[in-house]
Amino acid sequence: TGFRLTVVGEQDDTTEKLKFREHVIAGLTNPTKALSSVYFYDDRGSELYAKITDLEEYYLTESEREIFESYANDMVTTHFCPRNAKRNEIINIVELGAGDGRKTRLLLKALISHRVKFEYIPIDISRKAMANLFRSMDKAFPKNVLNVHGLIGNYLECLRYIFLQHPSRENVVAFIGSSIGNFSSQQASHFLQKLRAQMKPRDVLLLGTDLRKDARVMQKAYSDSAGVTREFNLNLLIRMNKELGTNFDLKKFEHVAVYNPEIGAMESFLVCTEAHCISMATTESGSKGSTTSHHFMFKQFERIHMECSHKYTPDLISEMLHTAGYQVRDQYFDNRQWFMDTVSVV
Ligand code: AVI
Repeated sequence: TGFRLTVVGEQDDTTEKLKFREHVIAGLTNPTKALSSVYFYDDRGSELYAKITDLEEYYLTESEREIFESYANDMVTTHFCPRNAKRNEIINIVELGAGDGRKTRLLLKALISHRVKFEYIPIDISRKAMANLFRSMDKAFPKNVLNVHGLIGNYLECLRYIFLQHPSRENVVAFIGSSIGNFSSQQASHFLQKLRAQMKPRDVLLLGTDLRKDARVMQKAYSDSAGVTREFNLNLLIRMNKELGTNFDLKKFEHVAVYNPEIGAMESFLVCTEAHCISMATTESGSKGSTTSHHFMFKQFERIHMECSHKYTPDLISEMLHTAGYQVRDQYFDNRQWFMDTVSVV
């Protein structure tokens, strides 16, 4: 009770797989090999990411948790209690990327303690991630306190769906955890603009971004001593072997993460330790008589670019939000000023 789930848009596995295949072929044929980190998040990838957020070296989660711990009440009373909530009408708390809800819980608790009526609407592409979120929310709150409507699908499509369903409700859209950092700055601006175009005047955006800091701190966060981030990156090779019939040998790749000051981002690579050739099956892997038409040559020390995690400054974020048509209302920081949550309105 209180929990429901809707799948938005078409979830066509065959088309998804074809897109993945095309992406991999293009990315590995390119003179500078690159794959997109959007493909990291299969079930195992989401699990490994959850493990990363538990690591002390991965300071992002703890920093943002601290921000919510200190300021969730202030966020609620100053920004999330718009006219509707004061008039006792329900507001939507929409979250892009379900996560495990540990940080969001602090926000929801603050809303409850201020008697704001709301529906919590997490959006995620992974059913497993959503199932885990439901479970953890169910544990964290007493029965019948939370009204949760999970949406499975693409962020912007799900937002369109929800805004159409409740055209008069006011919305708080949370995009936290530095997820926007995995977009290039151009993609980030573009996404913020598209999001704004769907939001109504006075709707609120809560944006969590990681900030620039001593490169050694960032470096440790992206090449942790337990090797979880390494496994997280290598998991994409495993996924390709499983879903696309490639024959990556994980022993021939090493995970490297470096800060690139020119773009202000941590970048991660898989470096090939010896020259070799990778092939990809034409037909479904495992089927008899499959012919191979794609080969990818790897030179020794050649790298596959795997991920960018952009680090911002408060000014860069304000500027980006302003350009995308938002008005910045507040910026919240943790004690070390390593992370920032920005509240802005349309
Ligand atoms: C999901 N995203 C915000 C993480 C990040 O920090 O860029 C993904 C990640 N990559 C390596 N560690 C965590």
